[in-house]
Amino acid sequence: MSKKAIIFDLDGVIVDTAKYHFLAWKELAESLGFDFTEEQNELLKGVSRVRSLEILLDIGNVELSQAEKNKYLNEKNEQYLSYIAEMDTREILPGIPELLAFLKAERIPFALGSASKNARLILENLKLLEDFNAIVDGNDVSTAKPDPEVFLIAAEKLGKNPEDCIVIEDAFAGVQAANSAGMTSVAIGDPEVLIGADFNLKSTKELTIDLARQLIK
Ligand code: B16
Ligand code: MG
Repeated sequence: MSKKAIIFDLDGVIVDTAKYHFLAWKELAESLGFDFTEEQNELLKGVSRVRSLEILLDIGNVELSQAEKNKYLNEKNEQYLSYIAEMDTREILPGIPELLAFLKAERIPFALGSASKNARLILENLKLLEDFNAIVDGNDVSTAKPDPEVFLIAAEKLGKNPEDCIVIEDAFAGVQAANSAGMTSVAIGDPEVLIGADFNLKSTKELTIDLARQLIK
């Protein structure tokens, strides 16, 4: 068993759920009388559901009671769940199946560290639920990224020291969380947004076996 371990973010690393979150938030914004753009959706990546609603309401300059917020949070999630119910293995991002197969063959443990409360359901739809050695999601943490809690719990569940963990993330808050946890951070996306990462990759296609070998050395 390798000394090192990998912790994967879910949305934007294993699968592109951002488009479904976007559609569901956009429908909510429109029902509240304002527009919500794809550019603004970038602000919600890696952010918890509750915080996402706060950001959305700020954009629309809308104030709501707690009861109304709860109602809209439920409605948004129901809408999002209806989209992800259709999801299957074809939506796993490029390079990920090969990387996971390599990690399994080499007995390098890997965990999920996601802000999503729907993570298990998504992994099940992608037929990946059984592959992960540990799963830590939005139901297991009390503080959201950029707090390192989600990744520290994942390291503990894997029985690894934080410095032996490599985090793969697509959100700035996630890169910050990995760095605060004392882990190696690999960012997927725009390097001008994902500043401070140890490695910057443009897409999951660049998560090659060669890179994995280098990371776990
Ligand atoms: P849910 P990650 C995050 O997942 C998403 O990036 C973020 O956009 C979303 O608001 C959050 O999960 C909560 O998701 O509403 O399903 O609980 O990137 O940390 O895997
Ligand atoms: Mg993400």
